[in-house]
Amino acid sequence: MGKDTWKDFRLYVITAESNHPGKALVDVMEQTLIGGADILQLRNKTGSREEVLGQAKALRELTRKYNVPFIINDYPDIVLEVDADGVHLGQEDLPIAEARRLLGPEKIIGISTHSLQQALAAERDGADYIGVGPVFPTDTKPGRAAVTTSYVAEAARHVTIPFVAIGGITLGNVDTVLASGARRICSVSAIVGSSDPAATCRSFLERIEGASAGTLLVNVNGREQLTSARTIEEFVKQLEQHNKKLVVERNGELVPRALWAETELLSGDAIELVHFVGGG
Ligand code: 3NM
Repeated sequence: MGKDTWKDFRLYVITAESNHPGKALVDVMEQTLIGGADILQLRNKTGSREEVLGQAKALRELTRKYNVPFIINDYPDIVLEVDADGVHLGQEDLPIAEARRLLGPEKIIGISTHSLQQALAAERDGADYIGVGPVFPTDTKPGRAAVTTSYVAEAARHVTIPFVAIGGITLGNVDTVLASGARRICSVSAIVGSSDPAATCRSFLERIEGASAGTLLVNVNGREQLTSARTIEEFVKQLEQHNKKLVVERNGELVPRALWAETELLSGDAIELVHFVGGG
């Protein structure tokens, strides 16, 4: 795997054995890979280190076969032992700097975040990606308040490293999450607990791809509007406003005309279009 190609992931799947009683962990995870999951995390909060190590070895072998990055929740020592691609940390786990010291510069370090402040701190501390969630309440991480899609929209605007929306995401609500600006989705119980994890993954990927190719939801002069434009310039052209004298602000900042073509639009952006008249 090239150094940065893992960043192109769209569908992140995490193990949750209690969601598939009677089905073997490796079989279920293989189904998700067959369905197109493109990053996989081992998360086992209750098993012994011995058990986690055994599962890590099996999933390392599986993910190699499918050429998909393999992340382990906690256990940087097991990451090294099985040569996983990286570690996923919680806010209360070891600090990013300590994980980096243990794992070296090449391993991927991800961290769960529950607010923009935590996201920006993670970015500053050298995380490679962050989780943004739980977007909706979820039994997979009980007792944590939902951050709602408003944090997803904030992350889409302000976070520069890859972020993955997580928590209570199903095929029934994923479109709202995508419309808020997420382009990477993590779903656990809805996938590993489904009767056909491969088919469920395919459906998630169709929705994610549809959103990437399709429409963004922006707020224009105070009104929500869907657009297929990717830049300010395309957007203004679609409105047939480009020949007019126009001032454009994006999220409260003036965008000079020379930068319209390179200024990308994101879902959740607030655009102000102001016409001006006259001039000398
Ligand atoms: N972390 P499901 S939410 C493991 O917000 C995990 O950090 C979260 O599972 C976070 O898709 C979550 O079944 C559970 O809701 C995700």
